[in-house]
Amino acid sequence: MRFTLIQLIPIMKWVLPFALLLLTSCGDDHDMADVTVSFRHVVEESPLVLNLVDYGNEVGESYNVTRLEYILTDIVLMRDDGTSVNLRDVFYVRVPENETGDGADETTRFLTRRIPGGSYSAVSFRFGVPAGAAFGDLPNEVNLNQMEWPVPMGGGYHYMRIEGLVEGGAEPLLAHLGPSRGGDFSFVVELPIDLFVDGEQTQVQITMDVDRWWQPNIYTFTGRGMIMGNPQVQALLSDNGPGVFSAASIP
Ligand SMILES: [Cu+2]
Repeated sequence: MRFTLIQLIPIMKWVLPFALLLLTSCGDDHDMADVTVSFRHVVEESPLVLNLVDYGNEVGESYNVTRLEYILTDIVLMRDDGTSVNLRDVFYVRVPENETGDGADETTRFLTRRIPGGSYSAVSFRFGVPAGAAFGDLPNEVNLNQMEWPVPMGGGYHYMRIEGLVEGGAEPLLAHLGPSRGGDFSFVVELPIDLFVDGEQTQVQITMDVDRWWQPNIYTFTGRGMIMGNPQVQALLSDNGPGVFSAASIP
């Protein structure tokens, strides 16, 4: 049986509205875009420079930073209505030797493809690894594996290592955060942003101000030594942690 064009018209009258509805309901697809998340590290607004620059804390001790690395988990974009879009389950950040602050290194940026269009009001993540995670729970990658937290100290993963030298080398700075004695010192950070995804590739920039790890709860360096077995100090740094981060969307 064959339809003539005239015979098809009544059918089209019914079919067309549904076809249009289908097209428009896919509108989000056209607004989808790749979102880059980049990490920058500063000390009081200036890009962190490893090794070469001495910084001061609130009580006038000087320190430099020779190593800064950390793990974030459950990185999501949040909408006003409370729904969220997953960006990355785990990301390992390490400040490269030649940090320029633009987050161009593979350990300071990642790309998530096809984020649904619309507006997002916050980026959220857990600093560190969820409580109870054992070593091996994260993907088997060199960068993550070298973050192992010793089993006698609770097991799992370091959340972060900040290392450096205090007072020009008088003693080491060893701020290692992790599940000290099996405790949970990870924390969730929710940072307001003003991000509109509408088909154009866009970027969310997360900034860590290293200096803020040492305040408002004052963390002094002299005589501190290794803190991995000290839950009180872990709690102090964990308390300061949310104030360390900020975020902005960049076109
Ligand atoms: Cu350690």
